[in-house]
Amino acid sequence: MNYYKTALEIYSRYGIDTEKAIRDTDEIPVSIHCWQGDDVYGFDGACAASGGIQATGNYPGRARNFEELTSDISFAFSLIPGKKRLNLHASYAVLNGENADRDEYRPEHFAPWAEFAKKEGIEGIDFNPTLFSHKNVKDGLTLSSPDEEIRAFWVRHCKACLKIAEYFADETGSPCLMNIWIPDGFKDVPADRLAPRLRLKKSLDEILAEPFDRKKVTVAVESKVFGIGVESYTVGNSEFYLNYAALNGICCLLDNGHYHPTEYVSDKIPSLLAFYDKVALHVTRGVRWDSDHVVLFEDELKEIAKEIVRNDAQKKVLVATDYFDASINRIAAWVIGARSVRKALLWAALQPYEEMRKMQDSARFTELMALNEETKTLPFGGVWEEYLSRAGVPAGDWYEKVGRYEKETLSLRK
Ligand code: RNT
Ligand code: ZN
Repeated sequence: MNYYKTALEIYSRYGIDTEKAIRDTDEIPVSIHCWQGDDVYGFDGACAASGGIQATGNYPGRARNFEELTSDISFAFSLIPGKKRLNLHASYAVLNGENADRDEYRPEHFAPWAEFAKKEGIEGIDFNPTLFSHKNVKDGLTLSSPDEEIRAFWVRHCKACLKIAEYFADETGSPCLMNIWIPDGFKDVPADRLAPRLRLKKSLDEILAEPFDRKKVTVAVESKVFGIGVESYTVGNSEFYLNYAALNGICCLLDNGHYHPTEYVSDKIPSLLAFYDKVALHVTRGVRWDSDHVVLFEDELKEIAKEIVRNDAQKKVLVATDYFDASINRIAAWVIGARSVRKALLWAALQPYEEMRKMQDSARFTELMALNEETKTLPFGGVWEEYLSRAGVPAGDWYEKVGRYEKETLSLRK
């Protein structure tokens, strides 16, 4: 039995070209977050994440340093198909004992990462200033702090990160997305909702006043609805950043764990595409709250992928993963999540959009519903397996390799 040949034949009855779908899907870059490997500890203070985010679980084998983390990333990447980028946080600076605080970070502290990316053939590096898990998060605030020294420290940190982002772009020859997320907010009803936002606005203005090459660095701001311990008020909410980004020529980052549970990022993507050249994404799976569960091949992920593919926005939507599950094998978590994203992109490339659009525009909604349902049982697995084999990564039996790596490598980390 040739499963792929059968699938190709059946899809072609719907006017869908599986060969083109495989080719196009492989080319879409997915930026994979480094922080799944160590529960967002980082190297510079090596402490559990704070600021409303939390990795839960205590599975053995957490990477504790550059060597362990890069070894894990390299292994995980060998099981993930398609074009990959690496998404780094500033807290992963390789300081080699130097006593530099985050506002003093320089490109050389990240040179080992640039070398690693080049050696691994990774397309590019994306970067995130780290404004959490640090002593200068004062009363839960960073860029919106009323304490001028604190606010200035974090502005300096973000400016330092712009230089590092530019360095990554130079080293890899690929533009770097620098995404700013801050944990700032209040647990309970604030007395003033405006002043912290005006301070955040001023901080962002100061950061963007730093000269940098906008062709090399794309700056994004990531909004959030609430975090653990900061349930009542978030300084950087969606309205704040949408307006700030639009007025200042930067980009918004939508994390699908950062909205009310009945809001969908898939629906927000086309709204932003109507106004912005670029839209950045953090793909996660919010269960009850922004709990950062491993991304799975579920309906909303497919819907997100459809908005990218059918709007021909493969170069406009910058896709990254963002979750941290410490309760299962962390490498498997990476592999499952990143493969799910790629799987959804392939699935999205195998839909009869032209026909569906015509149905929508001529109000043939019954037919549209019927066709949409039919596509759900097409032999997708045949195309997915073929894609994996062409991409040179194992199909269903990849977990065996992870099990071996766990036994031979992870279990020695005591
Ligand atoms: C937190 C944001 C943010 C972080 C990473 C570690 O709610 O999603 O993107 O997950 O920066
Ligand atoms: Zn995020």
